[in-house]
Amino acid sequence: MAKAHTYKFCFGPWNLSEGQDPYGPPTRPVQSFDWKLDQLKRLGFDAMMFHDDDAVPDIDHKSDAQLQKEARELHKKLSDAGIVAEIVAPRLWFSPMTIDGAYTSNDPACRKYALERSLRCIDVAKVLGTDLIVLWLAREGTYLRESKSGRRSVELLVEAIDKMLAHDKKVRIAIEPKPNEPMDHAYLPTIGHALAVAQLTSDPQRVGCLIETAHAILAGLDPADEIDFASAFGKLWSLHLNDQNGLKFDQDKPFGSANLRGAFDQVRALERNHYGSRGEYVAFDVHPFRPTKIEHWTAHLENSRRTFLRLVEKVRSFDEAGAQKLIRAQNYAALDQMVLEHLMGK
Ligand code: XUL
Ligand code: MN
Repeated sequence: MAKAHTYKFCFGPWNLSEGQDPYGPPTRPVQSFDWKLDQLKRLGFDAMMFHDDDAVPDIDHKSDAQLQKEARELHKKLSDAGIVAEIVAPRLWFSPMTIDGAYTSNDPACRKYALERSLRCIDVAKVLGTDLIVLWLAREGTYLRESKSGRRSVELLVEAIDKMLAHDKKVRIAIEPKPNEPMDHAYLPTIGHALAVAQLTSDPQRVGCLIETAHAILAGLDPADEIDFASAFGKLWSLHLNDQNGLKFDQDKPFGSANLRGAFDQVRALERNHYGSRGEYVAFDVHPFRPTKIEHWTAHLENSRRTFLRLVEKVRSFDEAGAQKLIRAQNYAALDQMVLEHLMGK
């Protein structure tokens, strides 16, 4: 099995959310960014992930000079706290200009906005000291099939990514696929789609992906297979571990909370691909349960990391030789039970 290395952990300010959902308001008081950074530091996490407007609030109404100033101030705050910025992601789903998509909007003025916003996101990332931009293509899809052309949308996505690659020769783009929500159908629903589009860009070496457990499950796939697939291309550059109970709204449950065996298989795939040994971070895109009290506000993050680390031990102590013997004999009933006994502990 993989040579043991130490994992580095990350989360975003949105993972200390206040409990709002489409049907109800916050259930905990809104907290400042500084409070969230203090929690991250107190918990001993290594890095924070950002949307462009987590880093520079109200970014659309700020001048370039103001953007540079605020990003520099944030970079200093993070450095003083000993925290790294892992990625920056343009929030391309909130503005009135992205109602019907961003890069694939049917309105050219909206497409122009999306691109300019993405280039400014790259400028923010540069100041924060990261070369990695995450694209969760939230509204790049359709509410109804006849409203857009899938072929044209692929061309528009490639065009937008090419402009981002040209804006900064060092930047890398990690596409975070998700098959639905908020759209009916998204154009890049899986890692296979993301990596295929990467090949159409002007510099495929700089376009990779981010896998989120819940998104893979929503696509009806096993996240462990997605991890192996992306890793076979050397393209797994970031990771959002969480969990998801079947085909419903995106749940962002604590890692391992719905399917412990599935979580074990994901950690096993990460270990065999040496994920993290090239500087990649393990990020938890998890949310507190809505009734969570203030004093338990960070528990979902601590629990996800604890489960992850316990599963690393389980992977490293798994009887691989015994498993291989059963695989050779095609005794899958025994292999199945061996995995369960190992997870339950003797
Ligand atoms: C949405 C999602 C986002 C991205 C970052 O489902 O996972 O939080 O991870 O934009
Ligand atoms: Mn995510």
